[in-house]
Amino acid sequence: MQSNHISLKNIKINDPFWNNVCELVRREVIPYQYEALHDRVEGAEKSYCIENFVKAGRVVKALKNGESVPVYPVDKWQYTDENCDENAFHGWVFQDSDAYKWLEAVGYSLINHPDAELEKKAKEVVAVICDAQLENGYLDTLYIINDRSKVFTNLRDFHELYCFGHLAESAVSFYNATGDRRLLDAACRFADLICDTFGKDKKRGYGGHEIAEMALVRLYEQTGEQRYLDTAEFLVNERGRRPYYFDAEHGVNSKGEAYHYNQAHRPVIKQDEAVGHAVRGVYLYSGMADIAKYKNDAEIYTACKNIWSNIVNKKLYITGGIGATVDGEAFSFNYDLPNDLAYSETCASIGLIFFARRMAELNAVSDYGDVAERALYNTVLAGMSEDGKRFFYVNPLEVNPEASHKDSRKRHIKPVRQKWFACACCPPNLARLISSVGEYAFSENESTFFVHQYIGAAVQSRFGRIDIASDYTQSGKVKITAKAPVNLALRIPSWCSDYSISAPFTAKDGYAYLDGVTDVEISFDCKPKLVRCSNRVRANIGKAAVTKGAFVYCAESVDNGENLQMLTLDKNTAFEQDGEFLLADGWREEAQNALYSDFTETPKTPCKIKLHPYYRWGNRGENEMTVYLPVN
Ligand code: FUB
Ligand code: ZN
Repeated sequence: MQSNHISLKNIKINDPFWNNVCELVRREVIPYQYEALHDRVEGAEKSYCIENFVKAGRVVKALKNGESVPVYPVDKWQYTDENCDENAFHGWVFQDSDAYKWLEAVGYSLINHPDAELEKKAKEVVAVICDAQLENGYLDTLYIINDRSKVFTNLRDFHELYCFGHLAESAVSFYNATGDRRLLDAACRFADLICDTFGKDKKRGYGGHEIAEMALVRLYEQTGEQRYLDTAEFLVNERGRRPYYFDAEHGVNSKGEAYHYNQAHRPVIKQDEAVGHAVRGVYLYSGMADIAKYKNDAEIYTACKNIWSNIVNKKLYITGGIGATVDGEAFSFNYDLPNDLAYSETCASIGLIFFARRMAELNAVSDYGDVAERALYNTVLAGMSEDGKRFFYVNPLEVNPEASHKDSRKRHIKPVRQKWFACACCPPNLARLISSVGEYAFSENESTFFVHQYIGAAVQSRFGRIDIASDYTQSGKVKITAKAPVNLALRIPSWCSDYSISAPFTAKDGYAYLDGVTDVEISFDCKPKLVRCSNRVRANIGKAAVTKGAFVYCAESVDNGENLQMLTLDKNTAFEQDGEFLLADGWREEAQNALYSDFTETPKTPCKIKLHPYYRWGNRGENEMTVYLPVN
């Protein structure tokens, strides 16, 4: 059954768990990132983001005045003090997107919590951005500063359509929050240029990093402008068609071999496996789901379902992480889910949540909400520190700090969160997702109100006000109260085999459907349990992970001593809750100093294994961590 998510304006989050997370983003993450974008965080990697917009603004002004403007090369992914002129563009080619993601998060945050000071700062950033737009609507500081004559000549690598996508998403959020049209008008002017440039009888290109597809749909939803939707459909369908656009663009004849990375190896309707760069992938699949919805395209919808099934059955970490390999920040082959080499980028799990929401709105099947929940409560939340000032880009399931420092194959695995990144895609992405988390929880259609995530909130639905009082993350209890009788569809989480709902219901596709109710009490039994992974995944043979409700747990050496690999879980363990920790029964093996010896059972002593929610790991200094433990 199709449904539409509910606008953030109609959702007031009130939840013992999410209030704290959203406040952390509002009070710490957003202000901190504002400083980072302005290069004012001591000891952090430089962003250059706002500096680039200021430089581009000067170029635009000079061009308007008929002054001559220097040209610099556009020939690499990252521009540093060492490799380019000080007046040229600096940072990664997609640096602009960080400001857009920050503004998008600010828009949501202002909807949730008006803040005149923050709005003022954001409006100043908007003014700097708008000043950097060329008269024809083009807006990408790399090309504006370095070489206007080269725009749209390297769609494969240089992210202009990607930056446009983030501009459009931020513009919609910022307009809805403030009523200030400047950024929305700028996004529409750039969108118009893109619609004029790309299409069947025009340039038959598409972006190497997807997002413009879903962003154009977003602009269409906001403005009703049909050609935004049509151009999104073009970008989706043109991808991977022959002759390969990227071949022509780069004067090669690759036969598409290299384009798995960009999901451009074959037309999207012929794709059934998630391949290539994981963030790009899930952004494309989200755009495909949008087209399936608005263009009623059955072939694209089938491709979405096949790709979804491949991800969740063969390429998904228990933490909701995707993109197992650092090699191309990419999906690996089926069942290749190493713990200690995992990439599992924060952005990739965020994109997976985008995809899941769209699929759940196309058809309410609980799988989508289940996976979104795993990603949200584990990988995404792990992406930021408890003080909101440090971030993970990569989210491994096993860490040995010594290996991170000494083994170059594991250099991407950071044992503690970082202040900022030269390539800082994840922190502002996390801020925009968390600030809009309510939009991922509920949806509605003419007959039914859907609860996909049990986040406490007061929701102004088409059926009147609905209150969700949720203690889901602690006791698993939720109470829903509606002002007038309403039909409800409630996701039954796949981790829960024992639940009660206080009113009669029928179950379908993992949702409980209730007719005409005003008060419902739901109780999900969320006792901790051991979970095993398919034995097709080589890394987890003989091991188990511990979960409790939505949360995955892990062991850290700060609680359990070094050499976590010497711990074994008792398969019959009872669990004891100890504050935020779980205590499980197990054993610790005696360390064997001889590298080789005749086989005998290794002596081991019983111990309590202390487990911490995965999303909270790494907040107490460098330390070993593992999600999976041997089980006996
Ligand atoms: O290319 C833009 C962003 O940078 C990607 O989404 C991330 O994976 C990082 O590579
Ligand atoms: Zn990222």
